[in-house]
Amino acid sequence: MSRIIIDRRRFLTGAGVVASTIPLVGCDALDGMLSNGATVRETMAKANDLTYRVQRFLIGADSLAKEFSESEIRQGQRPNGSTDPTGATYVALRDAAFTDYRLEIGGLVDRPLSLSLDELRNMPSRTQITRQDCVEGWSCIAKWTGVPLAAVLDEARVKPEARYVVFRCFDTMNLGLSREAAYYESIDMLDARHPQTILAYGLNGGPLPIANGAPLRLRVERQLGYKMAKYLRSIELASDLAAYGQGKGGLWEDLGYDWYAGI
Ligand SMILES: Nc1nc2c(c(=O)[nH]1)N[C@H]1C(S)=C(S)[C@@H](COP(=O)(O)O)O[C@H]1N2
Ligand SMILES: [Mo]
Repeated sequence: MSRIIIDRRRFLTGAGVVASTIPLVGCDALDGMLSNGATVRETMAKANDLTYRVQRFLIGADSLAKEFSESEIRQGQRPNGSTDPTGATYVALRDAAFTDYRLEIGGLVDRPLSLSLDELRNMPSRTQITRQDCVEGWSCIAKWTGVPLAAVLDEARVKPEARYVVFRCFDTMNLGLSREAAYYESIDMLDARHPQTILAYGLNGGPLPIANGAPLRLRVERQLGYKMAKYLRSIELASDLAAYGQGKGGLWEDLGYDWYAGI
């Protein structure tokens, strides 16, 4: 598997694909990026689409992200982005220790679900030690425990026309000029059904802390940190992404980031 990954990287470098430099653009550079106008973003979008297709072709649907041993966990998971949502709904759930929490699963499914944390914890579980890479240039190894997203999707009976899983979060981001937008993300069905894609409720052997997305957050281990939506409110199965946010598949994507953040 590692040989294929090296080949893939060599291929991407050799082809001079613009997208291979994009992860170096940090969250801090966002304002600069937005003022660069549409051309940069269109080039990025095209390069991103190429990277997505090349990676799907070369690494296949089920190749696993590297997993680590306990001894490689050197510190707690470094919290980033939202660390303590202040919305009234979230605060009420948090103050009741998430006993009233329900994850809603809807959209293109035959059986919409509303699952409590206990119900999620009673489903099959998976624990994995993986490394999270943030576009800001740091990485962190941690142990995540949760229910495979595939198991939840099977319970909900996904309709064949569904192509994406959209994750809505409790927290919002301030976009300036008093504009607020809810954090959201999306992945395709291949990543959704990947064995390491889990809805995590545990971190490093304990419950998931609030700073890291309690009560439930996504892990999608073959992509960058911003894909791993924290503070999950609901999951929707959709055939396209136009109806969500600005239509680019995620809050950061709406601001210019790649939709497919493969690493
Ligand atoms: N809901 C929500 N999810 C989010 C974010 C956020 O601000 N809100 N930040 C993202 C980013 S940029 C990263 S690197 C990771 C950080 O996860 P951590 O706090 O557990 O390290 O969560 C991602 N998911
Ligand atoms: Mo990030």
